[in-house]
Amino acid sequence: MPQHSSKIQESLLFTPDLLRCLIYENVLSIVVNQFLPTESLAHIQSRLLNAKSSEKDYNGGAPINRIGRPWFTSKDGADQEKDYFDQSKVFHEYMEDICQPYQTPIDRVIRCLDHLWPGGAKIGKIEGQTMCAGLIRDITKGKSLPWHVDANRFGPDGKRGTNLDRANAILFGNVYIVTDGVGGRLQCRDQRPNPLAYQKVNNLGYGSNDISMEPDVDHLPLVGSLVMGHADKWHRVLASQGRRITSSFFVAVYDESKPLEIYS
Ligand SMILES: O=C(O)CCC(=O)C(=O)O
Ligand SMILES: [Fe+2]
Repeated sequence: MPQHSSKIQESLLFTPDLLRCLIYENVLSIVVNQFLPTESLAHIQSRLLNAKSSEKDYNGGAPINRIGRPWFTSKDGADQEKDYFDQSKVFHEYMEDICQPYQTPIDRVIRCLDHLWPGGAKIGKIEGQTMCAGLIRDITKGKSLPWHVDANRFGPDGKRGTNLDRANAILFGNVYIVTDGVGGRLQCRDQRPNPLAYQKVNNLGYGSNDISMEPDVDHLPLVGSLVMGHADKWHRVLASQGRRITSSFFVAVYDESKPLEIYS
């Protein structure tokens, strides 16, 4: 699968056209190379390589260590949800502390999107409470993620009854902070499984290892780059040959006059 395909739009500049091209589905994924400024990269890399993950091997099965909490882990009940919102402030402060004197990857994402989108961009809120944004995912050597979707009624982000339900698109975004330069490829398929189809093939609980599914695009994640795609289309991560640390987020898109809502 070629890295440069007509289904990927790659740029050194994050422009309104690049974002629209993804949102309106003229391409399957977009890449902004050298998105993080080089002067901050080495600092953020070394701080995150030494940071302690808040959870080891999430018990939902996916082999990821994390700093921060993803929204989908709060679907189990009110206590979980309270914990998620309590931790969002702690997480944002922790990341500011880790990255200072530089801005955090997610602050850079929000600042860029705010300029690019007519309605601006902000961290999402649910009933007045600020969500967590810029989750740190740490995939260790040899680990991979099977074909999955993030936003789907039967996918991990399937918590219903919030403003996110009204989004017209949910995008995923990953800023690559540590990669091995050869493995941990991100692959996407131009297909949106409907919830029942997803439930049927989700044989691992966090995705499917169906070998008949072929990728439409393939990304070699390079440090400092940003890759975005549609969270309800199939994607997977091939085995990493070393540590692989990302700052990952979702973007709920309503219409052009409304702010993009960023959350993890
Ligand atoms: O890190 C990546 O390239 C994608 C990760 C992903 O899809 C996920 O954690 O849901
Ligand atoms: Fe994903």
